[in-house]
Amino acid sequence: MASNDRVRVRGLSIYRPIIYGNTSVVLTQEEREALGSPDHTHRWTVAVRSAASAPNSDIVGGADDLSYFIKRVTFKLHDTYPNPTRNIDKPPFEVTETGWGEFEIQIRITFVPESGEKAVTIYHHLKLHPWSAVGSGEPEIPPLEAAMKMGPVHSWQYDEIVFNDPFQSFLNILLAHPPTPLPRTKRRPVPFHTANPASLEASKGGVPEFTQAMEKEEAERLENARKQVIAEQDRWREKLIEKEHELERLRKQIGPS
Ligand code: SLL
Repeated sequence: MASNDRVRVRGLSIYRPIIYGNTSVVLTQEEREALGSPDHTHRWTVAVRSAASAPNSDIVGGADDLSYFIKRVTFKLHDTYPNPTRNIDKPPFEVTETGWGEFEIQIRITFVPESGEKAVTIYHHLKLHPWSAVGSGEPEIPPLEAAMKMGPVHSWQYDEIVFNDPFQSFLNILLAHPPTPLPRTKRRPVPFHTANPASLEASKGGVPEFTQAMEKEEAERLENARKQVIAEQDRWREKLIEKEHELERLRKQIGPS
């Protein structure tokens, strides 16, 4: 190891895109009978993967092997599962299970020792039931028959793991493994997210894929929301001034108290 390997490269930030989340399918009657847990209705996979998908792959993300910077992913399942803490020490960093209920999964990502980085913990709400139109009353759970026809449920979150002032040796490792870039534009359905309810339709019809366009669109949605908030503030400020004037007029009408 060169003597400067444990030197931090100050002022430099480097990131790696990841996705985390789950895919879930309804079990057929035969699958349920074969299981020995007749109350289990779904098979699901929770995973941490590269954001880019491999060409023609039927999984979300996962084009790149992330083990050059991730040493272990620990998935902490609901206590109703045997050995709920699942350590995954090699790719794919995922757990496949069957079950009947949704719950919060704690995901702890431990980095390779060369990184000198602390582990990070993220949370994912396991999603089994199909997304329904958001904002139109109570979200409803369709009957299993209907859900089965709707196909697999995908619930994935894009994120970027940022390393600030990385050690030179770790930086070398990262630079030797550039992430596969996301496709610029949509080739497949988009991953649905509640932050963008309008994407529900665009998420239907196959295995979704993250794109660069999604980031641009999110930036635009944020910018539009910012403009809307400013316009609302201006409107309410004017209203307040108007009411203060009215109050003053009325006070004058009453005369000195
Ligand atoms: C619920 N709060 O009530 C959640 C808990 C737990 C789901 C969901 C495993 C079952 C097993 C399973 O599906 N647990 O292996 O017995 O909806």
